[in-house]
This record gives sequence, structure tokens and C-alpha cells, in this order.
Amino acid sequence: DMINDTSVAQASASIALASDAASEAVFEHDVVRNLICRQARYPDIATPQDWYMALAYTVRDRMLARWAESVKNYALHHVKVACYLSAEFLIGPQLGCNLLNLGLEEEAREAMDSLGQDLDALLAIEEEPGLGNGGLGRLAACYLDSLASLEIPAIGYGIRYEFGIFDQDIVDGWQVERTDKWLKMGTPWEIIRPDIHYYVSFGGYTRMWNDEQGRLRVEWVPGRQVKGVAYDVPVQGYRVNTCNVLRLWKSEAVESFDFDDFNAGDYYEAVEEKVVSETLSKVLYPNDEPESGKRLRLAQQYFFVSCALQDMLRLMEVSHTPVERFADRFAAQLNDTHPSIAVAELMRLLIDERLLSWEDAWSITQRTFAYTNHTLLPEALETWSLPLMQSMLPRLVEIIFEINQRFLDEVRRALPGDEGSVARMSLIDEQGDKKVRMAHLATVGSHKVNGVAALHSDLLKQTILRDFAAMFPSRFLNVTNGVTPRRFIMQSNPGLARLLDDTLGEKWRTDLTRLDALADHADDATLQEAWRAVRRENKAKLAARIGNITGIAVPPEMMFDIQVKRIHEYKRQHLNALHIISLYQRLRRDPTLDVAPRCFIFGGKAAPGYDMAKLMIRLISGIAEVVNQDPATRDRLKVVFYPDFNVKNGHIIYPAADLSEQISTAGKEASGTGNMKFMMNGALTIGTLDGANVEIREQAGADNFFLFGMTAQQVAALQQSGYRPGHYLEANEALREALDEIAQGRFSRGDKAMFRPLLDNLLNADPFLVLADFADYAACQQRVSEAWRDEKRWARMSIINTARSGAFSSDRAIKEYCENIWQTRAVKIDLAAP
Ligand code: Z16
Repeated sequence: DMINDTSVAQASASIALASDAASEAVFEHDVVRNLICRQARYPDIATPQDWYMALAYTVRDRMLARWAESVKNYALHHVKVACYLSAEFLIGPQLGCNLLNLGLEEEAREAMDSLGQDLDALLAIEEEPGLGNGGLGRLAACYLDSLASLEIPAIGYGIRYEFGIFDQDIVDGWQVERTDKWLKMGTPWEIIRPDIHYYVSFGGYTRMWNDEQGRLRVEWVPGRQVKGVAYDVPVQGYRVNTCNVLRLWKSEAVESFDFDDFNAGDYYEAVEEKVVSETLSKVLYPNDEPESGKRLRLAQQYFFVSCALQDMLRLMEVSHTPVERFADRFAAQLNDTHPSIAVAELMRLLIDERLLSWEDAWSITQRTFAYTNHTLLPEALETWSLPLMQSMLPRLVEIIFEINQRFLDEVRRALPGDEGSVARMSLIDEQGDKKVRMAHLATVGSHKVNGVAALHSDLLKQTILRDFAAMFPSRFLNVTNGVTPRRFIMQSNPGLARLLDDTLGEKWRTDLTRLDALADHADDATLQEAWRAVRRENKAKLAARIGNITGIAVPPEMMFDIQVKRIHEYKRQHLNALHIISLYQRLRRDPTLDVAPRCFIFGGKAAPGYDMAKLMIRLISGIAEVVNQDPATRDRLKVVFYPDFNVKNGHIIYPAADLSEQISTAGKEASGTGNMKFMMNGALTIGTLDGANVEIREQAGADNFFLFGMTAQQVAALQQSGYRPGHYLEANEALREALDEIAQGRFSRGDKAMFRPLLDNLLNADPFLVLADFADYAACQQRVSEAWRDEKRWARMSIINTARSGAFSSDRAIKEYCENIWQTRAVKIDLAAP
């Protein structure tokens, strides 16, 4: 059982608290010790990378002591643990936020200083683990940060991709992908646990047999097995002792499986088996919507989910808890449908391996799982071809059929004779090639289903899950997304954080709603001056970085108008681009035109197979190329495509924005989270009534938000009645001119064919109503320009935006998940005094 020896507890506490006790000298000593004992380097010849590693290990040691205490407490007190199952965790660089959360930043800075090293230079070396595509993966990382900071026992379960999201280069204006080799220098942030591993089966067949007790049993005889090994990343809470874990699974070959090949001397076949097994966790799929029919993707999903559930069952065993109590000890959140095969896998583990009855297993399963939906776009709803799933996961398909049969019986009892509802709600889409509908599996197997913003949750109930919402109204709820203020204010905008401390005291740091008090000072001239100074410095930093990377000189006095997010038609970067062209044309025509000097900054990756998105990047680059060098406009208009937008680059971009572009077609962006990061940092938003923009506007007040565009209802109505983009073109000369200049090859070095697919799409189909919203967007941008001229008014609006951003802390979101879905509570971790 638990070793509770006081000397062990004291040793642990003294490791954790070493810095508190003897401060900087001990810290410095530990860095040097790690440099020698971990990097095998002595200071005179150590490279910056060596110093980075030595520092990272020094910080890690302090977290691991807290981690051990946290785990011990969770086991000792049999607490309920929140498990966040996600195919993506976009955690970003670790050193800076761990220093911040441990409160060690100043100490580290001084220690490194005395060792002749600049902390900021070392922070800049870190390769971020890009284990996610965008919003969904970053959300999972923010939630882990909040869970630890709120002292909630939690585990994140995911995949340790060897290659994360690709690095983006821009070559001749086009996106070029490079493999993300984030592990090439090793990473200090993972603990390999060779002893924590599980086997995952694929292929083969099932058979029935009678066991010694005469019970009918099902055996899955797999075609092959893969081993999953745990790689743990510690997740430190902010200024608390709680340190949770992100447990990522790496796939490995199962030795026993190639034994026969080895004996037969077929070395190559044995090695091939190993290679195939290891490809499972090799690379992240770089799409924000599913690619149909990708066997490897389904294998990845099942792989990590099975490892996670087996791990949870093992944790029950080591704490001597009967499996019947599973749902009292774990809440498991399904981050989109990517892990939704978990519903069937937990049933399999409980029935086939733990011998529970169907009814008991189903009760546990439904009480354990809850499902978060992140999109309504039909092309983004995950389905798997039934034959594919049958060949890879034969036992799981049997279980899915049984779940479906019992569920549809229930539907038929509730809605006698309504076979339309039965067909719509079935877990299997029977039209054409049969498919398993993963959102239906997740919904049926969960006790709660949530959308990620108020509007999105409403639309979810009115559209794709309508039948389910009618049948199980109490299952549905909203949890608006949030982002962590640790990373997105304190770490990335230290100037603002200091100003907030000076103005409000430090309470906002653990309760972001305290920012509200700032609104009382929004007109205070001294605060406004200090506010502007912070912003000026942030903008100068970004401008310098842009100069270094792109060679474009950006005057920091310009308004920084920024759109950073994945490139997608529904996010409408091309609407922004069309407005820039139109502005450019007006400026050329009338050089005295009185508009605010602006720098339009874009960033974001396009899925490698998404040609239209790649063309949108090329268009932005083409506009930049023309506009930036035109003597007629270059003092008043700049356009930048910032390459390789990722978490790390976000740190420098969000704090430098004056205007945040949130211009998706209403009803299409589930929530957005970049919108929240911009708002916290004092940017004003120009946006549609979409996703969390609606709530951002409610919080900021309509006067402090630039609203334009059709509502979700109007969008649906227009598309119902037959949308004709040509109608809007005829009515708007500026729009015609902008599109015409693209067609003439002005932004493609004379090539009139380059942007043809984009133009044809807008002129003939325009599925995201770019043309319909153009006029209102341009008019709204005019209002933005006018507001910018009044410095005091702008500063006031900026301050109010930060002041009202407290609701968008991920702490608020996590409290709602705990209260309304997980039923988990905080557990304080105390360290014994040394
Ligand atoms: C993703 O990042 C999102 C949805 C999705 O289906 C797949 C991926 Cl990879 C995003 C939403 O588009 C965004 O609106 C939302 O804020 C984010 O998920 C987190 O909920």
C-alpha cells in the first residue's frame, strides 16, 4: 500500500520547495548540476541548447515532486478524476509557463544571468510540441492548465505524435509544408513509463464459446496487436501544488508477435511488422475536418482510446476499487467524436474482459462519458465506412450494432410508427455505402452533450442533433469555451499584467472576473497613457519580428488589424482580402483620402490537401507584394502574411493587435477562441454574430464591438431561398472592381489563370456568402477607421474589452464542466514542511 514514511514526505517536499528555502543560489546550483549530470557538459563549452535543457530539468524536478504528491493524494482519498480524451493537445512551449506557474521566473532569470545566460534567449530556443491542428487542440491544453490551477484531479489522454502539425514556409507566396521534427533535440518535458503499457488489437475475427461457468463469452481473435507505451507530460497548476498529468501514448511493436518470423529467419518481415506498428503514433493528420476512409486515422483513434480506458481500469485496480464503481471514480470527456469509439471500447472491456452484464456495463458507460461537439459543418461530421470498421475492429462493430438495436427499440417505443426518426437517429447511415455515425454513437453513449458557445449549442439542438435533443432534452447543455489567462496574458503580455497589478492589485490573476473593476478607470487619462505605452511596446516588438522574418517594414503607429487562425473558406480570409483590395483602389484614386493607416496581418495554416485555402494564402501574399511597394499607398497600407502561425508566434501576435478579425459566416464558427485571446489583450473586435462573438459583444457592450453581417437565421433563409452571388455583384461597384483586378492578374504577376478557381467559386456558388456580406463589412471597416482617429475613445474601448473578458477564462469553463457534467471537486495538495 501507500508508503507514508515521514522522511519520504519530507524529502519530496524539500525537492519541491528547494527554491523557496534557499532561493537563487540553490536554483543556480541545480542548473549547473543538471548541465553536468544530464547534458554531460561543463559550462565553458555548453551551447544555448545545453543551458536550455539544464534549466528545463531544474524546473521539471520541482514539478515532479509536486506531481508525486498529487498522485499520492488522489489515490489515498479515492477522489473522482476528470479524464479529458482528445486526439489533440496543442500545449505550446512549456518552459515559460512552468516557470510562471511555479512562481520561479525572476529566480530563474537571475540564476541564468549569473551563469551568463539570457533567459529570453533560452525560452526562444524551445520547439513547441505541435500536437494539434488549431482551436480544438489548443482548447484541450487550456483546459488542462485550468484543471491543475483549480486543483481538480485530472488526466489528459492523447497521442504522442512523433511529427506534429507541419511547419509552414511561404515560398513565392505559396504555402510549403515541412515536417515538424519537434523531437530532434529531445524533449525534457516527458517522462517515459515503459512499465505502463497496454496491448491494442486490430483485425481478425470474433468467436463465441462457453466458459467453465457455462457463460456465453465472445472472444476477439485479433489479426495483430500493437503496444501502447505511456509518455507523461507534467501539467503544473498556477501557484498551487497540484501537478496533473497529460498521458500520451506511443505505439510500439509487440515483440511476441514477430517471434515466429524470427525463428523462421525472416528478419525483414519481423522488422516490417515493427515499422507498421510504430506508424500508428507517427504523424498528426493535419486537417481540421476528417479525411474520409483513412484507415490509419481510425487506428490512431482506437489505439489511444483503448490505452486510456485500460489505464483507467488499472488505476481502479491499484486503488482496490471494484469495477462497478468506475463512473464514481472517473468522468471521461470526449473532445469531439475523435475518441468516440471509447463508448464501444468501454463496453467491450467491461463485458468481454470484466464479465459485467450488458445493462450494468451500459449504465457505467453512459454515466462515465460526456461529449463535446465542435462543429456543425456537415463535411466535418465524422463517419466511418462500416466495412472498413468491420475489418479493423470486428468486435467493436458487434457492440455498436447491439447498442444501436437497443437504442432504436427505445426510439420506436417513444415514437411508434415513426420510421423516419428511426432512420435519422440510427448509429448507422444506411443510405448508399453504410457508415457509422460517430456523433450519434457519442450522443447515445453519453449523459451530457455540449456545444462550445451559446449560439452553437442552440443550433446543435435545432440541426444535427435535433431528434436527440427532442428525445433527451436534459442531456444537452452549453459550455462556452475559454482560454487560459496564464499563457495568454501573464506569459505573453507581461507589460499588461504589470499594469493590471498596479491598477487593480493581483487578485485578477486567480479570478479573471476581477478585471471588471478596470472599466471604472476606462476614461482615466493616466491609465490610458500607461495602456497605450504597453500596447506601443508590444506592437514595436511584433513589427521588429515581422521585419526580421518577412523583410516588410511596418510602422508601429499604424493600426494593427489581425486575422490569425486556420485558413478556411468559412472563416472568410478572402472577405478581408477583398476589402483590402478595395481600400487600396480607393487610396490610389484619391491620395488625400482620410483613412487610418493600417497594417493588415494574416497568419494560419491551410490543410495540405485544401487547394482553395492554399490559393487564399497566395492571394494574400500577392496583395502584400503589390501594396507594400506601391509608393502611392505604402505609408498608409501594409499587408503581411506571417508564416508558420502556431502557439509560440501567437504569444507575440495577440498582445500587439488593435483590431481582431472574427468574420466567419454566421452559424459556421462553433465558438472561436482566438477571439477571446485578442479581447483579453485589449483588441477590439470586428465580427459577425457567430460563435462566441455573440457573447463577447454582450460582455463588451454593443458600443465596444464592431458588428456587421447577416445573422445565422438570415444566412439560412437566404440559402433556402436560393442565393445568387451575382445579385450582390451587380449592386456593388467596389466589389466588381476588386474582383476584376484579381482577374486581371494584378496580384499574380500578370497570371490571369491563377485565381480563376477562387473567382469562379465566389461568382457562381459563394457557399459562405462573402459577396452578400461585403458591403456591410466595408461600411463597418469605415466605422473602425473613424473610431481609430479618436485616440481617447479607442483607448477607452480597448480597456473595456480587457475589463469584460473575465468570462472567457478557461477557469470559468472548467468550473462549469465540473459542476454541470463531471461532478468533480478540488483536492488541495499540501507539501510537508522540510
Ligand atoms: C477544430 O479546431 C474545431 C472544430 C473541429 O470540428 C475540428 C477542429 Cl480541429 C474548432 C472550431 O472550429 C472552433 O470554432 C472552436 O472554437 C474550437 O474547435 C474549440 O471548440
